Amino acid sequence: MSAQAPPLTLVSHALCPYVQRAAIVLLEKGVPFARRDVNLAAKPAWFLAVSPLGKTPVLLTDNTAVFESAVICEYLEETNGPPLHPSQPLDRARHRAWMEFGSAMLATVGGFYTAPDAASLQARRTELQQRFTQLEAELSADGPYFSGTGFSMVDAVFAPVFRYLDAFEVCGEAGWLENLPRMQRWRIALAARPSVQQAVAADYPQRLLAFLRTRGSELARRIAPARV
Ligand SMILES: N[C@@H](CCC(=O)N[C@@H](CS)C(=O)NCC(=O)O)C(=O)O
Repeated sequence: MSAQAPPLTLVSHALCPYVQRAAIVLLEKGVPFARRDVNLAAKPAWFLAVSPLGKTPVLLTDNTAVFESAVICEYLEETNGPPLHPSQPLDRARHRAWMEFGSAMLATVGGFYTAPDAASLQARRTELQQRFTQLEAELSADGPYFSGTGFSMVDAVFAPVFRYLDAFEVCGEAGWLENLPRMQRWRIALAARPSVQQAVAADYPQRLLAFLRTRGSELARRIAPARV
């Protein structure tokens, strides 16, 4: 590694929502890092050597490969300011619990865009909307973020979730946050956050749409060909 190279490398995939949360935390903390994209459809040997589960993200430090996005984020929290977790243990536990909730939501998001037929698409949509309603009840009244005016690590987890909504709306699946004003405000604030914007490449929306279109799913069949 040259003298100018950043000490940290985030092993990434262009569309991975778990990579995004690690990138957002790095950017929020102003930690210099390089990105190295990997083709998850043909995982190279160097990647399998640093990623025991064969998944992105992995954070390469001088001498260790840290895998699992939540673990990467916690490591960054312990080693770099400013803090993105609350100072009180119980508040911190609550934030971590809702981060886990965000990971579970990503599984449902995947179930939505791979749903094989209209009935299962609708079932996953109903499930996601229930989750959004649960979140609405948890959000701070002050906003715009999860806990109020300050950006927290839990916010980094939900920014990629909202990005999927942008793509689903282009596919004709709209109206996700109707009657959920805190969620709407949260989504807008996250989309405007520089760290969130910089966590993906400029062509992310087109790439995500192209990815969704090749799932062979009910959603894929609904995407107008002209949009990709
Ligand atoms: N629990 C993991 C999930 C990471 C994950 O599922 N990454 C996906 C890409 S978004 C992946 O690498 N999939 C490749 C595979 O499972 O073979 C984390 O939080 O880091």
